[in-house]
Amino acid sequence: MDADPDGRWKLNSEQAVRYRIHDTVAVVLIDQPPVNALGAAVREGLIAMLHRALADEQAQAILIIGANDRFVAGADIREFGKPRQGPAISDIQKAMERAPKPVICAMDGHALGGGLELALAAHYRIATPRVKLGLPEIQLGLLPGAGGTQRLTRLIGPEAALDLILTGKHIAAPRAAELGIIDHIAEGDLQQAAIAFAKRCVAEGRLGPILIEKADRVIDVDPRIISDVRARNAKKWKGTIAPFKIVDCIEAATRLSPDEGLLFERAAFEACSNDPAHAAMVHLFFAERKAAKVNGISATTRPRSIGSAGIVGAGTMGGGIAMSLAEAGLPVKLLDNTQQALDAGIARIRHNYSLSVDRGSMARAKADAAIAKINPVIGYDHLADVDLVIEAVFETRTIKHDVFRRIDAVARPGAILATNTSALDIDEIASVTRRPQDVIGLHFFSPANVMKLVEVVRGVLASDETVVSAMAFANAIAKVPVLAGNCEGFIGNRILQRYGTEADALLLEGATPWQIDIALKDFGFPMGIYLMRDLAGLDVGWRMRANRIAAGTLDPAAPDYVPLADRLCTAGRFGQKTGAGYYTYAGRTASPDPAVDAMLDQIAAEKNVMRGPIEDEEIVWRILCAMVNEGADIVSEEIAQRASDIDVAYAFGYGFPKYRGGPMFWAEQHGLPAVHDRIAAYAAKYGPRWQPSALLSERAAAGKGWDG
Ligand code: 3H9
Repeated sequence: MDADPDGRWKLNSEQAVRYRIHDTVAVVLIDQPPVNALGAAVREGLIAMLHRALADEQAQAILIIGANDRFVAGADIREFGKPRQGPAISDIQKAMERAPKPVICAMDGHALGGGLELALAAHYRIATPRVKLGLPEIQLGLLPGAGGTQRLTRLIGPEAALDLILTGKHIAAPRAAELGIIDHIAEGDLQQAAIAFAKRCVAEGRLGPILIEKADRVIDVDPRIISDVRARNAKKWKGTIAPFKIVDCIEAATRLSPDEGLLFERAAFEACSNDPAHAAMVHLFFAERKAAKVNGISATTRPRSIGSAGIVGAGTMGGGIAMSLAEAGLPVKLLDNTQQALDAGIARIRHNYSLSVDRGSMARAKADAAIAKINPVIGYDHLADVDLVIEAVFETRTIKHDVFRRIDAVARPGAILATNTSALDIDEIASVTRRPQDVIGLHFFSPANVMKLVEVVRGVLASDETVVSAMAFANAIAKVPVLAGNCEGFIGNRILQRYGTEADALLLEGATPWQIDIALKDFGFPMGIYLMRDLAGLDVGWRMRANRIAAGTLDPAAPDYVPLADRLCTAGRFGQKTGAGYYTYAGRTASPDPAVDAMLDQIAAEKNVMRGPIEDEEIVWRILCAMVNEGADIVSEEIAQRASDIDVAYAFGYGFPKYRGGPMFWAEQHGLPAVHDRIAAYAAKYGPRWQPSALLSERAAAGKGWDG
């Protein structure tokens, strides 16, 4: 067999790793699309070709290089959790380190995880200027388990190793050379440069250092380097054991022999592999990539090229979106009606960048380059030549419609017209233009320059090309796109609305905002729903509910309706900005307020509800089940393409802890039948809002997961 069902992954080790003699150098080429991951076929091929090169009298040096302009993206993540087949990466590394001929790894594209660890067992590493190196295992709930914690610490010292491995960041060639990870940066053809390098090694009789035996960077290490990192981060590292184990391993490199250190790392890696956080994070890795794919659209539909953009509205949202685009290198015209609004918008952008630079999270040069990409303009004519226009004005139907008519009047044919609406009907917006096929929702999340999620909202008339272009565009600006259908709240806010109702019901029954927020925080959310509402401000929702009540679409007399937020607003408590909302505030510090509890007692009395103690476990289950049930409806109504898209939306836009994999994954982990039974029991107790989703009932009865 040559390929997997997708037709891409070669299973034949002779094809996955090829051998050729070039002058006096054995070139071992890893060719396993798409990313040259170190799956069984590659590992087998590498061992075989290394032995061949060692036995080959013509080969005086060995060069390991990747095909398709990339080195190796790490272990094959699809093999995790399955019994290992073929040799381990450590077997290959031993063969490399012990080789009596110089072994050189030549890296282009990415050298990540097990890929970089493989290279750390070579005698020399050379790379192109564009290579990106890193040990990102932490993002999968793991640690580098092929000697990375030991070899890297011995090469660059514990402080730099902690930084690289705990952040999982990718570093560029100059930084890698500065740290000593790369011995030589090759301009021009990598293979030629690597062969020349290998021949020089042979001519000079250099065999090169074996990193695992290096000791100078790991003796006399100040123990505070390790203890400070532990103390500073212990709280932040909730939910996953990987960061703790990484620190343990790096410490082990400073006190154990090479063999003991490698054994220590192996045990720590095994522990991480068995941590539920690992399975959750691997789920999200694949879910994120799946979310970028649009079902039912031919692969021949190509995205339009987007080389420039205009943003209408220089408010907080418009400014945040402009920052995202500018940071991705796109020239942006930021439009507003008055010079005053533009000046305020640009000042806000400058202020945000200054904060990032002061905090050390962005280099001044990068911030300056982004600001230089943003061109403030007045007048819609300025939008005539851009490829994409994103509207980010007030959430008022008439205003948005007016803005779209104006954009339609000036935008060039083929431009994509996007709305950042979180609440309005995309089809209605599209219908005010003469080109509904080019109109799409691009729902960014606040702060838009930080939050990764973008809901791409597809109206009924949007063309396939527009959808594909919007998804590709979101990817290109380093966001995580999730395709959503057009309904109230789309995916994320619709679920938020549903579980918000449940949280309010819990308040009525006897919980307090504080208790619910702490329970959600303990579950892993960065903040609970009431703190979040207070932060966002309660007045906007109040006005929207008042409109809906006036329009007859919301019944304040319904037994489920809890008018706490309305009463807080009536009392002038609009949240953090007024010093009081669900909580009272001293600056940004929230405290529970007995007055709010008294309001709840009053509402409960009016509704004849007896308030009583509620367990934290009940809070978490009710809120999670509300998310899951609504999520299942969203999938069956085809508002989301698949259950895992909901996990991606919640993990990247709503603070759902990544180490729990998202609400739909959480449900699968508990078993869909168990979740279904809980929901059915809630339905019996609390009534129709808990009607189990038909999809959930069907999948639970079939004893299957969401994907069948
Ligand atoms: C590790 O190494 C453990 C070791 O320490 C210890 C072992 C003992 N495996 O992201 P893309 C697939 S842990 C399998 O869209 P890009 C991906 O699913 C690993 N598959 O491309 C997708 O498939 P599809 C540490 C992988 O150009 C396709 O490749 N390494 C792997 O935007 C294209 O991916 C990492 O965590 C893999 N390792 O970005 C690196 N990687 O088309 C993970 C990718 O069917 N990978 N795929 O959806 C990445 O960060 C990015 O893929 C990369 C390319 C930056 C390389």
